[in-house]
Amino acid sequence: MIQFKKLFFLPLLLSSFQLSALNPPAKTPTQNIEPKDECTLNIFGNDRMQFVDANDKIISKINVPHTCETFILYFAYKGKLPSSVMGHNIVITEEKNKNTVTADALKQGKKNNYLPAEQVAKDFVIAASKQTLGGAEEDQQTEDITVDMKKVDPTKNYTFFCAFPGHSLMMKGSFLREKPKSSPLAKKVESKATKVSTTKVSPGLPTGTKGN
Ligand SMILES: [Cu+2]
Repeated sequence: MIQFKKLFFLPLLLSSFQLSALNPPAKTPTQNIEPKDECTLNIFGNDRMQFVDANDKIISKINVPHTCETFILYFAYKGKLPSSVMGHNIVITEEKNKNTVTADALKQGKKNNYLPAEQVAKDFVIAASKQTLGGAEEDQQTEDITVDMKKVDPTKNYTFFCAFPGHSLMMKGSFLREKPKSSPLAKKVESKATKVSTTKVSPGLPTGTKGN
């Protein structure tokens, strides 16, 4: 009887195993989530060597509002190719340092995820992936990259790119911290304030007298 029971449960066990194999736990939890706020961005690397958004539109610039203290890139692989063939990562540097960083990433090779060495990163990198993502089962497929915006000077030119060999020519764009949009408004307020102070001068006081 015990034997029979075991046999009876075996197909059930098998089918639940098969089901879980067909529907593996979601590896890309951030993929379909709308950005929480203006200080985040969903960005994907695809099989065609592109950075795209959720609608497959190419992302060629990232403008971060000046109010963001940190900016989070929810990065995910959108495709099937393995990281060894079409791996993607994200590195953010000043534009002028891009070549130095890509050269070092290439030198670091596959075993270091085609990412720059620690010292090079310390000197030149604002923020970077810790992994190279891929689309194969064994690959890491998502990563959150947090950018400390204090490191980003609004007057300088930055770039984001993929440091996988040969990818930085196509997978790149500008990264900038927006300047506060206050200048025209500040001028208006200023001129208004001047007017107000002019009209507020007490008529009784002689010009130039302000009291003590
Ligand atoms: Cu890439």
